[in-house]
Amino acid sequence: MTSSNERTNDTGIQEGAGLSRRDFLVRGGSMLALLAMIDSPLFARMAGAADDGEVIPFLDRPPATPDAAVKAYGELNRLDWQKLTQWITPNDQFFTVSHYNRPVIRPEEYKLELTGLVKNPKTFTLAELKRRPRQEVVFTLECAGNHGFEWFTGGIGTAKWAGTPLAPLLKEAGLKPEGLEVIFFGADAGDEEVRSVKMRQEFSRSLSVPDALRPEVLLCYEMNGEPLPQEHGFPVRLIVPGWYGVANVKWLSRVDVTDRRWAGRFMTRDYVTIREEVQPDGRTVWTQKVVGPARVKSVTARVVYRGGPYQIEGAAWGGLIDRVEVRVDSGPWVPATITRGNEQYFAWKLWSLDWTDPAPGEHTITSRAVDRQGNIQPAADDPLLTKKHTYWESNGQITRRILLPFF
Ligand SMILES: Nc1nc2c(c(=O)[nH]1)N[C@H]1C(S)=C(S)[C@@H](COP(=O)(O)O)O[C@H]1N2
Ligand SMILES: [Mo]
Repeated sequence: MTSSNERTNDTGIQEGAGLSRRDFLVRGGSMLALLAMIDSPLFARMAGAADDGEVIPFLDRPPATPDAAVKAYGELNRLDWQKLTQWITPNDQFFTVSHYNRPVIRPEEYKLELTGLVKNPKTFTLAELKRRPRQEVVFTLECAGNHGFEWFTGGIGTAKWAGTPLAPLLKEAGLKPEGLEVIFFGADAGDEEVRSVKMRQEFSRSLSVPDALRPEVLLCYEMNGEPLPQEHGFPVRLIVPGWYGVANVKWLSRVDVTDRRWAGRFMTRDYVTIREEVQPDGRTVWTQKVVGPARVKSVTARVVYRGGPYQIEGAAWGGLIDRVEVRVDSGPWVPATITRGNEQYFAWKLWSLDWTDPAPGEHTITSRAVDRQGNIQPAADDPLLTKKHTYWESNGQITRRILLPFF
């Protein structure tokens, strides 16, 4: 996403099938009017039929993506939370974010260079990478900008990624002891200007040597059992399980070991979280930190009616999740049940909670995830968020609004 900290100038007008709050206030003034509306074909269209029940639509549907954002990042293909029924996101529904061009690379021409502070610099073909040991990981990849804007709420998906682990390849090449960072370059590039120097620069991100050597980091060539789709980095991308999307460099062309810190755009200008932080002695300091590992987060995805109680369903991710709690209106936090993915460290957990005999009318639903270290997903008014001045890492609690019908 872009480099400034502006927020959307939200008009409050809802897009798509959902009706806005104002529609309800205007049209739902009397019980009769509301009943008439619920009976209408419009309401039938709003209440999307689920595979196994009826989804009650939220009032807070995200607005359409501004054209400028589609132009800047490509067809973003967002996750529609109300359709979240599968633990794995199909490839054709997986969101994409690309900051430069989307290179088309012929597999037989593909080369991955390993350069810099290694005893034996090397070039790998795709076939050579595929002959190496294969490893899989189910990992939820979320753009660090997700929920940073009203219109950007579906920049997340979960896939089974397969490839070969990076660490053995680095070790075989003979990492030199002075190596401090590993820089990953994509084949996509753009024109950048820094301190009036104009240059052509590939997409790039770096990891510290210890982070790059973590056993789960993959040179990935497969997504959900298919060759990596072109827009997701064909033929090879980096997969860094547990990190925000930006670390997962697509169209990977070069891996360079260096003794200096890399200061490219996506390390030092974009994907930098700026906060005012209160120190233990009470002083406030401004911090600028590179976006890295994912933070604890959850979302209420949908409310389903299957006869009997309503079910509130959602997902939680960002570290090892201990539990998810849900609050309706200003009631108590009630623990939800994890229904899927609990055994997987890097994948989201799906959760569900029965909502028995709620009153018809409007309600709010808020969820919060807690990780095994006791980190709680922060409330929207937590200083961690209110004193955060760039939109990345927006992991605050999300409140959904819903109107339950009178039947
Ligand atoms: N080469 C390259 N890799 C990239 C990017 C990019 O623009 N170029 N975007 C990053 C960002 S910001 C995100 S959120 C993820 C998105 O991955 P996806 O498009 O496969 O969902 O890719 C990351 N890897
Ligand atoms: Mo991103």
